[in-house]
Amino acid sequence: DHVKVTRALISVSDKSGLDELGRALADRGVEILSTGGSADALRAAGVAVRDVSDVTNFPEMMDGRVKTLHPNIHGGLLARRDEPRHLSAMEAMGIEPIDLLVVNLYPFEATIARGAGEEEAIENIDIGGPAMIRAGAKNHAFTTVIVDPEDYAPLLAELDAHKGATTLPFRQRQAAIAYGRTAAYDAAVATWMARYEETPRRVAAAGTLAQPMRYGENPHQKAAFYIDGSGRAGVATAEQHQGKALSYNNIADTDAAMELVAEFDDPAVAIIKHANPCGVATGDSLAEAHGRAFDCDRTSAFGGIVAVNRPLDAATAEAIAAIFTEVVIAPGVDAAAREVFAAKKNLRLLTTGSLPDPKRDRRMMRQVAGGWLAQDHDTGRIGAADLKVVTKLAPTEDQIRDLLFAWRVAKHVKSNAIVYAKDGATVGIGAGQMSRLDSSRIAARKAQDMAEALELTESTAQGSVVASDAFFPFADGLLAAAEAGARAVIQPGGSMRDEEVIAAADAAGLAMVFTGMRHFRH
Ligand code: 93A
Repeated sequence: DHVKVTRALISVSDKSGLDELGRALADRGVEILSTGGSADALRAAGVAVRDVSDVTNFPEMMDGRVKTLHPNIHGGLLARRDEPRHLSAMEAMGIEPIDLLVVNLYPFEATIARGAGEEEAIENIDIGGPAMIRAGAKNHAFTTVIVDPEDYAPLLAELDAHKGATTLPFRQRQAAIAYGRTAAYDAAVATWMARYEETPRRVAAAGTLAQPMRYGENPHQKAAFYIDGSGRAGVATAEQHQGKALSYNNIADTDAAMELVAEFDDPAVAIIKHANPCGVATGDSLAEAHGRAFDCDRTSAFGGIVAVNRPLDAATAEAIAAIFTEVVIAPGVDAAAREVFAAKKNLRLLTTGSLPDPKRDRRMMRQVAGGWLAQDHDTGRIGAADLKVVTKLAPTEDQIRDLLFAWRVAKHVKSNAIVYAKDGATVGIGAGQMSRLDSSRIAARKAQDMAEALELTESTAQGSVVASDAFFPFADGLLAAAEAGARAVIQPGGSMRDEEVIAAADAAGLAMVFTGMRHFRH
């Protein structure tokens, strides 16, 4: 299963490591074929190359759209060396075998990530590269395919270990990497093109390995992190300034944190534990917002993940660093804040450059055994004008502001979600319970616990508002909220028992509004 490498085709957009590779192959007596820019770079490095146009007897044309798409190239990549008919076809047509293919593709993902226009994005869809990669990888019984500069050194080691040949296991492994790359590449193109599609009917999913991990959700599970090439601001594209690599759970929670704070225009802070917020607040400054988010549930905030929607300043950094925090993610960080965090070696600090746009549509995917579920991202948003007052009592303007705040937080809390809020800060969050009544009670309990910890005379939920991510099927959950001290309620409405629930709200002296929209999150 050893195949000696005598002829290589090199066609790369990312030219890092190209000179060394070219020289190393030339030193080992390999003949090198190459496309325009790659050939120029290799020659400049003193490596002798043959132009692909010399092999195809066609010039590279149409702005490079057609350079390697030719039987002399694809025949050389696809021919079986143990099949007489393939060998005689090569002989008859003057096709020379290509044993090694080194290709990396036009940078489509990077092009759309920096927000390039339509035309530039289209020009960066590589056609000839993936065609060659797929051809060579199909024929991995004979052809070695390399798609990543990181594999140049292992390739040379392989050649040196086997007298200038590659082994089948090496080629198999590289073929798997090759198809993984073309799949991810086409998925990125498909996702970009899918913006023309109104429904998630055609979704392609594949990613590029960004980070292999020591373990997944639990230590006995292997895991890895992939990026989808969309360039969305967030944990996948963030820059990490300090601390060890993020774990599987860290990444999931950091994502939830960033997506949540991006919902708010005012300075906002979210503290996340196990994918749910244990405190969210807005404020005149980030530092103030952080203090108020922390005061929602100081116990749970320990070891949390903090996201903010403004560049971090020293005062906010001090406030965050005073509490054991695993990860901080922000659109930016100033020098003074960097210095504060530098003293906390274990804290991971990430910056995203900008905030993700909560209104920008995208497809969300979730795996089930044997398949995938795809849906639009929940971009649903409610404004004051969308609210329908259903009780005798109407909410005050301040209450409306808090109702909309609580509603926006509830969208990011696992169902059944109940969120108590006051003055732009959560004061009690009940998440992920199988009964809405239990979520209501837990959120109230949290508010009561905080009041006791702060030695207040009454629950922090006293005089609050409450949001429910879906309708109250019975009056009991609503009454539990009233008992806890909520004075106004926001919920979708639409229950068979709406009448009963509204009557209970009226009897309890609550103001209640319906959104007509639900925010389940499972
Ligand atoms: O425009 S293409 O899709 N048409 C082709 O026939 C073709 N062949 C190779 N792009 C093509 N390539 C790509 O050109 C390779 O995948 C590589 O990314 C790039 C290298 O071009 P150059 O050597 O001129 O820098």
